[in-house]
Amino acid sequence: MSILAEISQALQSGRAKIVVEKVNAALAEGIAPATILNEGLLAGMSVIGEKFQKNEVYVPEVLVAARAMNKGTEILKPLLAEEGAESLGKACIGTIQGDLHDIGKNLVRMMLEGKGIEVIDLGVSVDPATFVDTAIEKGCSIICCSALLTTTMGHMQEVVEIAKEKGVRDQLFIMVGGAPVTEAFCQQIGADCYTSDAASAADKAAEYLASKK
Ligand code: B1M
Repeated sequence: MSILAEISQALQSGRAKIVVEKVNAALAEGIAPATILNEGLLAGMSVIGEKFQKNEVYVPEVLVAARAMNKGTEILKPLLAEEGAESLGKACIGTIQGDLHDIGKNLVRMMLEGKGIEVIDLGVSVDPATFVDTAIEKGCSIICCSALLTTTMGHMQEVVEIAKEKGVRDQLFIMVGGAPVTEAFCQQIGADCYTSDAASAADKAAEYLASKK
C-alpha cells in the first residue's frame, strides 16, 4: 500500500496519531503537501462522506475521522500556504439564532473543509445579520445555516431578506439544513439549496464553487 493510501486508510479508521506519523513520513519522502492533502486526507474523508450518506458509518466515526483529518491538515496548512495552494472558495456557517445545537453544523463544516473549502464558523445562535455581514466582510460566497428547532428555524428567512436589503443576494449561495428543514421550506424562504445531510451539503457547495471558477 502506498503511503497516501495508508493516510487515507488511517483517517477512515479515525487514527489521528497514525495520520500525523504518516503525513510527516510522506513529507520526509518529498511528496508535495497538496498531493498529501488531495490523495491522502481528502480521499479518505471522501470515502467517509460516501459511507455516511449510505448509513454505513455513523456520527461517531465521522467525528473521529474529522478529528484525524484536522490533525493532518494542521501539519500541512503552513506548507500549503507557502506553496500558494488556493482554497476552492469560502463559506461561513452557523446554527441559526436561538438554537444551540451544533453537532450537525460541525459535521457540515468538517465535510466542507474536507472538500477544500475555507470555512468561517460563526458558532451557535447566530444573528441573521451576522451571516450576511460576515459573508460581505470576509468574502464568503456561501452561507450555510443549520437549524434543529422548529421554533427558531424561521430566522433563516431573515438571512435571505437581509442579503436582499444589502444588495448582495445574487452574489451569495444560501444553503439551509438541519433535521426539521425541508426542500419545501428552503423554497418557501427563497434560499438556494437544501440538503438532508452533511456530505451532500459539501458536494453541493463544491459544485457551486467549481461552477463559479
Ligand atoms: Co435538543 N432537541 N433541545 N438538544 N436535541 C432536538 C432537536 C429535538 C428534536 C428532541 C426532541 O424533542 N425529540 C427537539 C426539537 C423539537 C422541535 O423543535 N420540533 C429538541 C429540543 C426541544 C431541545 C430543547 C428546547 C430542550 C429543552 O431545553 N427543553 C433545547 C434547546 C436549546 C436551544 O437550542 N436553545 C435542546 C438542547 C439540546 C442539548 C443541548 C441537550 C443537545 C445539543 C448538544 C449540541 O448540539 N452540542 C441536544 C440534542 C443532542 C438533541 C438531539 C437528541 C440530537 C441532535 C443531534 O445532534 N443530532 C435531538 C433529537 C434528535 O434529533 N433525535 C434534539 C445529530 C446531528 C448529526 O443531526 O443536527 O440533524 P443534525 O444534522 C444532520 C442533518 O440535519 C444535516 O447534517 C447532519 C447529518 O449529516 N444538517 C445539515 C445539519 N445542518 C445542516 C446544514 C446544511 C445541510 C445539512 O446546509 C447548510
